[in-house]
Amino acid sequence: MRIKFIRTIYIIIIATGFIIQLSSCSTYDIKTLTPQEEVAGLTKLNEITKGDYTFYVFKKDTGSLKVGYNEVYIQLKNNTTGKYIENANLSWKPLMHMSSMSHACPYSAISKVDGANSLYKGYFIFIMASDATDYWEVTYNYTNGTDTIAKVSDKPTVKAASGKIRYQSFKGTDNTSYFLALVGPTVPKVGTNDITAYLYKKVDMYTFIPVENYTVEIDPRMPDMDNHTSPNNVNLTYDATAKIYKGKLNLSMTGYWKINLIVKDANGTVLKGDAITGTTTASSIYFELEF
Ligand SMILES: [Cu+2]
Repeated sequence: MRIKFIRTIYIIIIATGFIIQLSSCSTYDIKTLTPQEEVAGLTKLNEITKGDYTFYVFKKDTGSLKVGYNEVYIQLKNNTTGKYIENANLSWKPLMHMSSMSHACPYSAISKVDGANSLYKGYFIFIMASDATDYWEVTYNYTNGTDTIAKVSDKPTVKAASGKIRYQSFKGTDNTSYFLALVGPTVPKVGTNDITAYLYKKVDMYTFIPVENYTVEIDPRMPDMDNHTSPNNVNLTYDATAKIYKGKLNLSMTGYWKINLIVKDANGTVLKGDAITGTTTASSIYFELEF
């Protein structure tokens, strides 16, 4: 009798716990993130107000914008209603003003972040650092059809890349200027990593376009350990849906890795880079990872 009573109480406690968990779970699922919650973990770079609108500019990691790949996020608020615009048609344009000339850099369009209400994202691949006389200007544009509703600009600091190399610019054997930026892995792990990169070419000072159907061959090596490599790597090829180069990078142990690169065009012609063979221990273009 007593055992049965205890067992009943026990079942009630378990069941209650289960129901509470179930209800809190479903509450969480239908909860809409506030604009403030959507930018949690991002670093605010600037907020620029013009007329009724404020543009909020964020980046993914801490610190300044830098030469190479930068993931940038935008929110746009209507200051009259206090509401964030959820279906804005946004565009941007980077331009570097230098003493004797000006030029742009590779950059993406702006798109809504998946599942977000107020947050938009895109990227810049800055090709030069700013300084006292040469500066970047980014213009942000909110349009409706052909009408400009709000247009603002800022002059962000762009620092030289520091630390491990994740960006390469080079002149190809076809005499074209290329810009290759590592996107991931951001946190490498032992074993197979997804490796992703953007590859752009310069058409003129103001026009940089992504190149498709090239190959970025990878040969990861540990220079501090007899330059050994790792098995089962997959070269990067263009994913037309995601519009990015994707491959598989096998980092068989922790430490310093040099990811030697060879970029080939759609015909398989080498544009830049060297095979690791004989006395050649590194390619002229590479990325670095250490973990
Ligand atoms: Cu410049």
